[in-house]
Amino acid sequence: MFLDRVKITIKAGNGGKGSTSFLRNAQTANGGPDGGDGGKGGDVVFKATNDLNTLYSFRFKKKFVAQNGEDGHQKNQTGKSGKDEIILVPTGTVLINPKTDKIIADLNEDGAKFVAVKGGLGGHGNAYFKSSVKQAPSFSQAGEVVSPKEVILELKTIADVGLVGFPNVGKSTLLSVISNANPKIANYPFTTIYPNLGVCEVLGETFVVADIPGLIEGASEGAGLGHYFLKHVERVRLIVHLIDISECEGRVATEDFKVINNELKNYNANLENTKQIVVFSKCDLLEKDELQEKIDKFVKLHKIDEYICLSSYTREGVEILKKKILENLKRIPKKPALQVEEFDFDKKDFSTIEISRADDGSFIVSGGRIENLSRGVVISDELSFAYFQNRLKEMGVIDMLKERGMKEGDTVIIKDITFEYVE
Ligand SMILES: Nc1nc2c(ncn2[C@@H]2O[C@H](COP(=O)(O)OP(=O)(O)OP(=O)(O)O)[C@@H](O)[C@H]2O)c(=O)[nH]1
Ligand SMILES: [Mg+2]
Repeated sequence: MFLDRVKITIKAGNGGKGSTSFLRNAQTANGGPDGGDGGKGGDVVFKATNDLNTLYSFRFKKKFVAQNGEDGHQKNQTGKSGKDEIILVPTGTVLINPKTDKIIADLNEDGAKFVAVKGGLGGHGNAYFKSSVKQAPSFSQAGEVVSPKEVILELKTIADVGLVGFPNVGKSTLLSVISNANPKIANYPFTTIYPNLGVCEVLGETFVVADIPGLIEGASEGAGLGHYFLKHVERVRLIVHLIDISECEGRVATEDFKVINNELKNYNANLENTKQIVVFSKCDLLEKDELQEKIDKFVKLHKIDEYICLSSYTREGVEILKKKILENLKRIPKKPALQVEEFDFDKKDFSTIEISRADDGSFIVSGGRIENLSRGVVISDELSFAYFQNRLKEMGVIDMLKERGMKEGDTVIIKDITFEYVE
């Protein structure tokens, strides 16, 4: 099964907790604090690889979690960092923020990497909090906790050439003839339900061809499998537009060409400006005169000065097409990566401090700067609480609270810490 869009959950590792410890050995009866810092949590990293060509593996596994950082240890030993979670995706995978539907990363090259979420920072050990006035801090800091995030993966095939046309015109057959690919071929429409990729070799050079599932009228608005297919044409440098000139299906070649071009234009990814090679397929089904007549009519109507007559059965035109593709590709630069939204899953505004009142009159303090501070303190004893209050003073929080009317004895809530204000 082919899967080219999937929503997954990713979670970076939490930071390890700082250690509270005091040096004790034969030489030092009352040593200083020596609790080391916690280790950093692992990042969640996406990595593109050419070894994959669908998102199928995400059908069953949808949650990816990086390792947590280890807690700090005594003797100033920092905890080990958590291992990164590296998620392999097929080259061409685009990461989308489900909240805005905007692209946040485009892994358009083999080996490209993107750090989606950074691991939490480790907490400081008590050694860190030692100062001239606080010789023996008996508290340490908790590690930063990272919450899970959702991200959409969407595969937008990367190929040099896209075979485009109505269903059943012979795209897959052509791919099987010019490349190493072995796609399903059958005499009914929509045989191909996902893009097949093949590597074509000509004159010692290679390029990648994608056989795009058949398009129909309204594809750009979702008819048939619509958008689903067109997104795989977005990145090709060259379109090989197949038209069944034999009209053996009862359709009209001149109309088909118009309809498909219209769909490419309506899809609005600059597809109408992508260079096309016009290929008349199934030439073997017509007598020479009839074929010429149809071609003349077509060429005149659509003002086309270049085309190739082809039959995958007799191989007529196949070598000419391969050379023509190569010739064109040499002139057409690779499409640039897609525009991405500057985005950071973990973006916090560390400048904010907000104060609100609970129903019972308690003061609730929140905001980015506070989150960081409150995680920092394990209120385990007077000393750690004093440190906490001091930091609140330094940050101006106490003054802000007073401005809002806080008096001695009022309750203040900061994250999971609730205390009574005492002057
Ligand atoms: N006579 C003749 N028949 C062909 C030729 N190429 C393909 N066919 C036949 O046309 C039918 C459709 O071929 P496919 O290659 O599956 O067509 P497709 O364009 O990939 O179709 P979808 O996947 O449905 O979009 C099959 O029965 C093929 O055998 C050709 O050059 N000559
Ligand atoms: Mg096909």
